[in-house]
Amino acid sequence: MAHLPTDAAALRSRFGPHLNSAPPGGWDADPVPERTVETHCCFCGQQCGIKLKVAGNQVVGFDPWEAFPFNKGKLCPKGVKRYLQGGHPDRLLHAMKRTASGFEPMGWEEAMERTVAEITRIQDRYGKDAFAMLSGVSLTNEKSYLAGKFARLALGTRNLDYNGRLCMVSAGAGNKKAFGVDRAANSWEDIPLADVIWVTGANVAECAPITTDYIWRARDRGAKLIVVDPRITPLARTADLALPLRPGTDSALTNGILHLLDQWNLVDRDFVRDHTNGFDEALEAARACTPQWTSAVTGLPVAAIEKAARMWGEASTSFLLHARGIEHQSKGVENVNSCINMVLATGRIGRPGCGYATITGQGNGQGGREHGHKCDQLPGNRDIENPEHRAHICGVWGCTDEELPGKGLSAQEIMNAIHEGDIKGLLCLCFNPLVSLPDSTFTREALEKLEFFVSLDFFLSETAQHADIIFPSALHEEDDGTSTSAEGRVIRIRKAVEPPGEARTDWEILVELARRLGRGRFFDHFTSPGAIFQELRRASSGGTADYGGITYEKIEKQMGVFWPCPTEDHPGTPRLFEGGKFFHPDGRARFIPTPWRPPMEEVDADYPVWLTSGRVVFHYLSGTQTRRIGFLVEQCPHPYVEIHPRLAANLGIREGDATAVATRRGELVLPAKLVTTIRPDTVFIPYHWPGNLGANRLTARHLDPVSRIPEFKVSACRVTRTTPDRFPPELLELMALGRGE
Ligand SMILES: Nc1nc2c(c(=O)[nH]1)N[C@H]1C(S)=C(S)[C@@H](COP(=O)(O)OP(=O)(O)OC[C@H]3O[C@@H](n4cnc5c(=O)[nH]c(N)nc54)[C@H](O)[C@@H]3O)O[C@H]1N2
Ligand SMILES: Nc1nc2c(c(=O)[nH]1)N[C@H]1C(S)=C(S)[C@@H](COP(=O)(O)OP(=O)(O)OC[C@H]3O[C@@H](n4cnc5c(=O)[nH]c(N)nc54)[C@H](O)[C@@H]3O)O[C@H]1N2
Ligand code: SF4
Ligand SMILES: [Mo]
Repeated sequence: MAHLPTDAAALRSRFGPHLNSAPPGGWDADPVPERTVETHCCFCGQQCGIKLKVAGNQVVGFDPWEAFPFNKGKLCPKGVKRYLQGGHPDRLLHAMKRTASGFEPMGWEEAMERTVAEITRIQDRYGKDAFAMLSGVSLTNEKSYLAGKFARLALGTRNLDYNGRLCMVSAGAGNKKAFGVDRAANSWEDIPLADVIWVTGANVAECAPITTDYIWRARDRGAKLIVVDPRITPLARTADLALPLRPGTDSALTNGILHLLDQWNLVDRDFVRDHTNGFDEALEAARACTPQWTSAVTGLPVAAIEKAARMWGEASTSFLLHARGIEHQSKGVENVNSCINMVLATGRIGRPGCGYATITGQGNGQGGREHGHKCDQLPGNRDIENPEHRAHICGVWGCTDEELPGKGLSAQEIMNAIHEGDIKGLLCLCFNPLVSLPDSTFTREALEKLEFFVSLDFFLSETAQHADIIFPSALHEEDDGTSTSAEGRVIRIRKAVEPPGEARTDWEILVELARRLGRGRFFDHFTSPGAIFQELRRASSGGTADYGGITYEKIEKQMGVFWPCPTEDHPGTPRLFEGGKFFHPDGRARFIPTPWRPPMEEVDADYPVWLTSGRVVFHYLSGTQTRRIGFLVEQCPHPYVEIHPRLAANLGIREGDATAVATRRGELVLPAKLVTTIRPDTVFIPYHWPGNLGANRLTARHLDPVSRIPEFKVSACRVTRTTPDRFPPELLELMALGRGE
């Protein structure tokens, strides 16, 4: 492999020439597939089934996998084009080292030796916890489990956290508080049975496209749809009631609804009495939330709030879905609990057509939050500070309590500690924090302070550009394992091809590092993903996320197994809480009071416009993968700022104008996109791009006090018209690409 440049200017040219738009050999070569492999999409949490067509050691296309029950052959654009990553010229084929003139290939042996020497040096000098690890949930269950064990027993550090910290943690914490378990309460099969569907902070059609089909199946039966979002998303355009609330005011709305349910006697008092605790306290916190108060805070009309409460309250079956819109807030957990309060008050859970779920984000966002690579967690969704939980894991791992570190810092706090100089070394596996953490100027400064940084990725991500050593890892289709979908269904990921060049699977790299760190006795038996899964089953056994009875054979036979599944003769559990039985020791659910409080940053005279951020259908997360696929880039080549025409007119901004968006953290200059589907007091920027194009130049490091999730969805900004000469050069390049130049 040629030198890879380390500086941003040289990397700019990477946007254009390296787009993969056709399989190796081009479309004309039309490689004849020799076989197809039934597996799942590597992108979002829905984990659609897909058949990959393979010729030689290359994935050359796909077929729909119609028999897989979740998506029945349907796929979104990302799933259709994902296979173009495999033969991409940017694939890392060798270990790479940073040199004065860029990244150079290095021998495997040297890469291993230097990495182990640096880890040892840093830990000898500054202590074990001065070496941190960041992990990710595009990883299979097996690799997630291994990441947790690797950090605790090979590195011996407390400081391990994962990218679900930016994604699923508010939902996880809220669900554990209310239900004692963190999983979608229902399989999606209950959605089409519901009479009312309440969707909040979820751009379903773009971010969970296949879920749209389930919602429309309900609508075909006459179900009513309510969508809460400051933007009228594509799904909201088909809703019976769209509630475009002011960003950051979600718990004001849900408290207001709870207040009305009680006033109008639409509370299921029997269910509340028999199956829950804490209703009176939750109602007390919502006491002052009259429709007039709720309207003043949320910016929604009183009539719309009342209509929503009626539609929700009077239904006989219902399904509530939420995603990051309510969770990416400094009160993300409270927002989640206030939604659950609405569900519990009507007693519509644990029965056919009565459901609740957060729509899990990343590919293995569900499984990845169960197996112990969170800073406070052990496998089976156990608590690292609970002596009994620790004893169980020490038993499975064969270590002593002293050998098992305690709770460490969360992802943003690890970055803060790097910035402060308390953490000196980092291993980053499957995470691109430079693009995805808030306040990316701060993140860059932190990464530059590391004494040693090793990264595992299959592409040179923006974060990996700061690494000293990069290990080339394997794509999803280059390894076996399991994953757990948004529904809680454990599925099989099948290997279609071998990793190219010297690339290795993440588990092989971690096991080799562990051995060289002198900790082989805990890892030597991991000779395949299947061997890791066997230990994962034992480790999870008896925990809430119980995989004890799940085997690869059973997953294949049943096309997925829903956990909890404690024994091999247990069929799995698609619907939780049947009979009103929850996972707390007393079997009862908890109402959690969610008194209203504002977001950490509010609009003011200097920064008078709300800023929010999120996604478009064609790209995936920090874009390392989808910004390299021609078709997807062409559909949405560059970032932009969505502005309502009324706000734009006030600011003298027209379609396409260079528009400066400034917050207390920084400024971006992007083209304006005028849309009538956003509140006139709010602007939106999709976040998939790095550097001068990255929404996270603008966002703040404010965290939810419980889940430690950053407040990506609410900032205050100033929007002004500027001149096109202020467009950054990389943006001009992408805009030209968009014009077909
Ligand atoms: N195409 C695509 N699909 C994806 C991904 C991707 O990158 N691209 N990523 C996957 C991952 S990891 C995730 S987490 C999910 C995310 O899926 P979603 O959460 O559905 O997507 P987002 O765009 O982050 O935000 C959802 C909506 O929240 C709204 N919103 C903003 N502020 C507020 C607020 O204050 N209150 C409310 N109620 N809504 C608000 C936004 O307008 C947006 O429409 O998508 C998954 N699927
Ligand atoms: N402003 C703003 N910021 C946000 C969000 C937002 O809505 N607004 N959303 C947040 C959310 S919900 C999320 S989930 C995060 C996501 O943030 P990240 O997790 O940083 O995003 P990814 O693009 O998934 O980065 C994963 C990296 O790991 C690599 N990778 C993928 N699979 C594997 C694998 O199997 N092995 C290895 N070794 N590497 C792999 C990819 O190439 C990529 O470089 O971003 C968050 N940031
Ligand atoms: S909906 Fe999600 S899992 Fe399904 S094809 Fe699209 S990105 Fe992949
Ligand atoms: Mo996410």
